[in-house]
Amino acid sequence: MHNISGPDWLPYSDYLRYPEAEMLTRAASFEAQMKNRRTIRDYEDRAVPKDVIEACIRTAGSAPSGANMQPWHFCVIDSPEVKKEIRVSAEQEEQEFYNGKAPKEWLAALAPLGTDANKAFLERATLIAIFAERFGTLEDGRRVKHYYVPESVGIATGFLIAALHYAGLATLTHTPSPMNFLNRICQRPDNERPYLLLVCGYPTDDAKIPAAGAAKKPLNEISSWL
Ligand code: IYR
Repeated sequence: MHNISGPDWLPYSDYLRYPEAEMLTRAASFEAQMKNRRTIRDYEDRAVPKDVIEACIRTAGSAPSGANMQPWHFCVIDSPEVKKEIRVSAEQEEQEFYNGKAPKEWLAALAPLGTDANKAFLERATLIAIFAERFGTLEDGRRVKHYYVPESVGIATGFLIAALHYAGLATLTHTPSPMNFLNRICQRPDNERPYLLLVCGYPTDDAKIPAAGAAKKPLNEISSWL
């Protein structure tokens, strides 16, 4: 039998209501902050403070998720040996991708962004391997169903990218395909699927960004009102 218990309700006393003018100032200031974010591939060989990463991961962990199951795991990789291992495996997959596996149309879409199989950044910055828990496991081994897993992990990842950017770190979302090697290297169990490899660190002084990346669709293309 299922043991179904209803909610304990609490007042939402942490809510902050702002006057409309202040709301607009806040929204505009956050927009300006976030607009400066760019995906960066040139990183300094410098460690990122652990407590900054931890605060940002806590922010990610505050994201909404299906039935509040929080179906995510963030594995932070600082060790040069482990980073090297990840780079070798990722570059192996990427070599295949760029030299034959990828359809022409896909390569054409990536051309303006200048991506290639060289993933030197995997050794220079701090890596956060993000895993999606397909299901949970209780201590006695029983499975707990998770809901809306890709959506939940995607939202948490968005929170993480925003938090790292806000803290003053640059990021790059990397998705070697396939990336099952991350389970082995990060020692994660089989119920977890690698979702994304987030590179984070300090851009070098001469870091370059592709001009094409700045071209964001205008509001009227990405939204509509009824
Ligand atoms: N995973 C490859 C290819 C790649 C694919 C997309 I879609 C991008 O936006 C960027 C890269 C790589 O990391 O190079």
